[in-house]
Amino acid sequence: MNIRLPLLALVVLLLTPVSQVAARKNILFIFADDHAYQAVSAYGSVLNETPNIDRIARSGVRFDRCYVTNSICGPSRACILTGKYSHKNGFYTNGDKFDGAQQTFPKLLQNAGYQTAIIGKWHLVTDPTGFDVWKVLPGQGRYYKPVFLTPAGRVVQEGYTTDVITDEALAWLRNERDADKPFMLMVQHKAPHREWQPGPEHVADFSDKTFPEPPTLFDDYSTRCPAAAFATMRIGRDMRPEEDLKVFDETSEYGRKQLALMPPEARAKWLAAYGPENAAYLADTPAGDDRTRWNYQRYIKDYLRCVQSVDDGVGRLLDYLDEAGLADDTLVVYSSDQGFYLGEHGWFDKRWMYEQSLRTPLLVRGPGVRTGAVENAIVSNLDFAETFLDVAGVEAPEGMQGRSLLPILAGETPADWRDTFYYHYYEGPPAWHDVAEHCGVTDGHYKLIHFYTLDAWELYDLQADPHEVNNVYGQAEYAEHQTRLLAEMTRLRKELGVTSDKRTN
Ligand code: SGN
Ligand code: CA
Repeated sequence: MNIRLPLLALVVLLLTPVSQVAARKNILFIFADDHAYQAVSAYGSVLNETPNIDRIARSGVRFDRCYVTNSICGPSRACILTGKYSHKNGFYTNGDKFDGAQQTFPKLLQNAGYQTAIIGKWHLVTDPTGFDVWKVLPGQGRYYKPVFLTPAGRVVQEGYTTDVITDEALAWLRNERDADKPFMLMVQHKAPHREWQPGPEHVADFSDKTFPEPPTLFDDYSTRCPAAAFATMRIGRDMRPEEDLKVFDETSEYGRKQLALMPPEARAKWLAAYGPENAAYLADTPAGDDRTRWNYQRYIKDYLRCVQSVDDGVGRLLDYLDEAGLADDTLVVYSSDQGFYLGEHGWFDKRWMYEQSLRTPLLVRGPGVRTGAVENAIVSNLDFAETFLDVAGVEAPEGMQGRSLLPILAGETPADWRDTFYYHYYEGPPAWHDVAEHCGVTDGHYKLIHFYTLDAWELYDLQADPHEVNNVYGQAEYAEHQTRLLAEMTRLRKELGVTSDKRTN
């Protein structure tokens, strides 16, 4: 054996700049499902306080224009893993199955010596690939007594899913990971997704409060193309009393089933919290606008109760990083698979290119990241993969369509950073909530949307009309912006390789 080889390796190691040796940062990705930026106090929520999520904002960067490529669960997750739009990663709607053979950032990190783990919601149907450890909810998962899928089979755990996911993540961090290797951990909550079942700690929160109604709760959809009025996501009309509003008790079959999943203490708290209000609702069920108002109050409280447990979990994870001395070496990202309607336009759910569902919360802190900054550059879930690769010092492969956020996080936005963004939603009716397929482009000030199956267009001036209730498509004074955005849409589609309005697989 040539003894000079190990010697040579030692010399190379000694000559390697410290920055490269120290470049092995950890990544903690905390991901909620359907968490609206309107329900994060760091984003100026008028509804709730999220003190722990706010800790990330205070010691990091808050992104005010993080746009998703396709505002729905599975497609968003596929985009994050691959750094590609739906038409490139093949996952267009929640009915698809993820092709786990394709390149993803977890696989690249794993190859580079990272330990990779995912705990919580997955929603991509096929088994996770690229993870050393995975423990995921089947499909949407449930709020109590969660079932998890693991390489060794199904396990059922007692408790409230949001808390269980945090417990599992902490157990892995504390006891199971190899402390000699960097980690990339994805902690992915079900909450605050429908059916908005609160945890025992928060089921009575906000009981005495009446929340302000959003200004467009009674939107009449005039000026819009027929898509908005056609959709079935209205708080007043489309919420189901038992599943969505929790108007149930032990006498209903649905109620019995849900209550049976809860530990006894949680069940008792639940019945005490909802009992009197439910009895009053059943005795005198509100109708018309009163029903919308009642549903809104019940909805927003349950939604925020679910958010509070997510926030608690964030706090426990951040505390662990502090205790373990890992905070300085760990990039912490908080985000959601998309934004969500909290009564704006009279809606719940997401899917649209309108602001509340196009924009997702994104808060990032960690090494090399500015503190307490608010960022307006247009970024996207498309950028996450390349950001994580960059953190690990791994080169992004050809074909990824985003860009690393590290320069922006450091306060140096590249001069050629994108100033427009392309969006494309494919899950058209008949499907959950019946939102027509559409694509569009925005520069953050104007937004052009094409509902191509309806042959209809909308144009918004977000500065003059932040609630997006005034479609100005076709109006003479907006002709210049309309033409400009249309040309930009054509350009972006070409650049991104969009060859069809419809799916191509
Ligand atoms: C479920 C929900 C829908 C929701 C989809 C997609 N219904 O089907 O309201 O739009 O998920 O959500 S429920 O009765 O099952 O709660 S996503 O976040 O997974 O994309
Ligand atoms: Ca979602």
